[in-house]
Amino acid sequence: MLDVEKIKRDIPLFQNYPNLIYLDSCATTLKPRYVLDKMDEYYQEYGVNIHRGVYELSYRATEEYDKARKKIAKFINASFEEVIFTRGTTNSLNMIAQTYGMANINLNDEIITSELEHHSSLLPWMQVAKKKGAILKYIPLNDEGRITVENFKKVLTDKTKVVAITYVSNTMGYLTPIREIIELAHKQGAVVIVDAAQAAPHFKIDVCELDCDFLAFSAHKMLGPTGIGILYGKKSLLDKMDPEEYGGDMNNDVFHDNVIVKETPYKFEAGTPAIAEAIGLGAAIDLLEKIGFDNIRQHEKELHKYALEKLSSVSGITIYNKTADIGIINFNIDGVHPHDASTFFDQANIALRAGHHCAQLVTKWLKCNGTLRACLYIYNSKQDIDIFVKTVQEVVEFFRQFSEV
Ligand code: C6P
Repeated sequence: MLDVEKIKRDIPLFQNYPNLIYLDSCATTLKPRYVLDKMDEYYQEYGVNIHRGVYELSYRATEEYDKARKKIAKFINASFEEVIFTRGTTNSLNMIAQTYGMANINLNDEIITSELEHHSSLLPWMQVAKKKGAILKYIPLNDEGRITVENFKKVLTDKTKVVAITYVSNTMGYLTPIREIIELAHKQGAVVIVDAAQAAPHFKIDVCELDCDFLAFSAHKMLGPTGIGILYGKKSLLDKMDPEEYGGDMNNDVFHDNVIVKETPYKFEAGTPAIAEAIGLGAAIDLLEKIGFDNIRQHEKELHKYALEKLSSVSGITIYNKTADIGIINFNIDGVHPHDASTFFDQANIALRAGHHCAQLVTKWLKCNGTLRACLYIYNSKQDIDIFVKTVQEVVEFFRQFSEV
């Protein structure tokens, strides 16, 4: 197990809320002091704009910004030109739909997605399909609610142009068999866009090994700051794509009636970027690599197993994803609205999410109004789980009184 006490000591929010049991890391992770310090260092020591100034401070800012991009490229095994800074996963996925999608999808083309998608992966393609007269197809989920290769084959045809798919479901914690799906999609000439928002915090991603065409994730779900994320794209595709936005720092020459844009990644980054945040993401990656993804996975697995074992002794709850691959427990207290239950958890200093988790097709598939979601990460301990399970039991008992009246 990881040294949770040490990890917590290095997170300032825990100093202010020492009793907090934070089970909402899929929404956003808490930020270590190291990440905050690196961002502060930028503002206090060299906080000027990049790529513009011909003076020492600007060179330093540019160098640190570039260093962050290099680090991220190495982290996912991409090249420097293939890593685009965006505002986050949602922004990355919309950008691909609006640029690649609007340029390449035509009438009656097919776009494959799934009911497990977060709205940020699904809705941009729904809009492209509507505007272009394309057909949105859903991979049927199996009985457990998983995406399988067999079911993917049922919807894949020679008309498939795009597959927009999650790597890890933010509600069910299932891992998609992404490698096989990409291989099959490529045989039909389709491109695959991977939503890796819930993958990047938990395990190493290798875009070359996956052979995905585009992939997106957010810094704030992996110990980094809000307001920044990554869009990875294969250089051969990015080279052919037009920018979504035009403005400063993305062009080489401007004429009265034309503009010559820079090469990727710069042509996709119009305007002053989130410099401190890019540096913060670089620092978060340093930390994750120092802790080690094998250790992170091992820690989460042990906690997850422990939590499921303890919860199995509580009657009056439904867990929808007992076989989840990532430490996400998606559940309900029978007969209790998740929002009512979450107020109770809040009073016990437990932060977890209640509702549809921005993935409404999943809650519809589960045939419920919403669920409670407890997400485990590196700063959670067995002690957290003990308090969480005790509170679950208390919520069950509290609401049982009313159902018995
Ligand atoms: N899921 C959750 O509580 P942004 O907000 O752009 O950083 O990430 C969007 C997003 C895209 N895909 C997946 C799989 C996600 O889980 C998320 C964000 C949060 O589950 C907030 S809704």
